[in-house]
Amino acid sequence: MSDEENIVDPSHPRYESLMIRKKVAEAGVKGMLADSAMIAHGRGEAFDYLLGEQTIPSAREATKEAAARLVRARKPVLSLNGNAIALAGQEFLTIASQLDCPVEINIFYRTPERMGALLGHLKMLNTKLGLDVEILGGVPDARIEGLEGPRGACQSNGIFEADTILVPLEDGDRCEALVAMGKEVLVIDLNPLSRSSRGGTVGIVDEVTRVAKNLIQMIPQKPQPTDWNNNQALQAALNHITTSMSDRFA
Ligand code: PTJ
Repeated sequence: MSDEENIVDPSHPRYESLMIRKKVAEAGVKGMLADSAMIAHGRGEAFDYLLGEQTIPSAREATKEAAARLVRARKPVLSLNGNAIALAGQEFLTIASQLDCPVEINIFYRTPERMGALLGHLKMLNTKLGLDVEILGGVPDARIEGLEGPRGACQSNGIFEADTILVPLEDGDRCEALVAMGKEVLVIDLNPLSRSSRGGTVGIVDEVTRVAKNLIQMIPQKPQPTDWNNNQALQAALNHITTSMSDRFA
């Protein structure tokens, strides 16, 4: 049992948040994460705190819209970075199996050591879950157009040819580049103001593990895509933050 499990009592009001933080810390020790992964996570935590650490109604609608577009897609792919795999690798493999699509490890800070650790972790989870999800990213043979350096590397039978991509915690440049390639980009990001949230086709302002669990429930229901207004949904998330903040001092 780790220090956190010993020290943090399950009755602690922020127990779940602390246990999610623990998952990130453990993945860091295993060499799966970028050096800045904790900083990115902390930024997410701050927004989640403001959202009340819950799935707000506009985020549930956005998740349903993403589920609908993934179900409709001709060639969907789940693009996974270090934080997403650390926090919800198991859930994303389950979603890929529901959709019968691959996952692709696509990381911003690409090193052979990290790729090896992330591939090994997903393969272990695939076996543990009794799944046979195709795990791409290890042998890139194509590039995301307009992105220089290792962060543009991708696989032709994955991200490059996909029509619809789910991107948790994506960076703004890559999100824009994928949209410019004509893809539907479904973003998971707790920051409603980020370039990814604003630039994607559908921005889900919610914590990645909650979104993954909600998608697992929604995908079998085969929801229908709508005429999605992304700006309106992001505005609803911002309104939720400002209203709930002012209510606290009322
Ligand atoms: O694994 P790599 O190399 O691809 O690197 C991944 C990180 C996350 C380090 C890299 O993409 C990065 O630096 O990200 P940013 O630019 O800091 O953006 C991270 C975004 O994700 C921020 O807008 C956070 O609010 C958001 N975020 C952080 N944790 C979560 C989250 N959104 C949803 N769920 C979270 N748990």
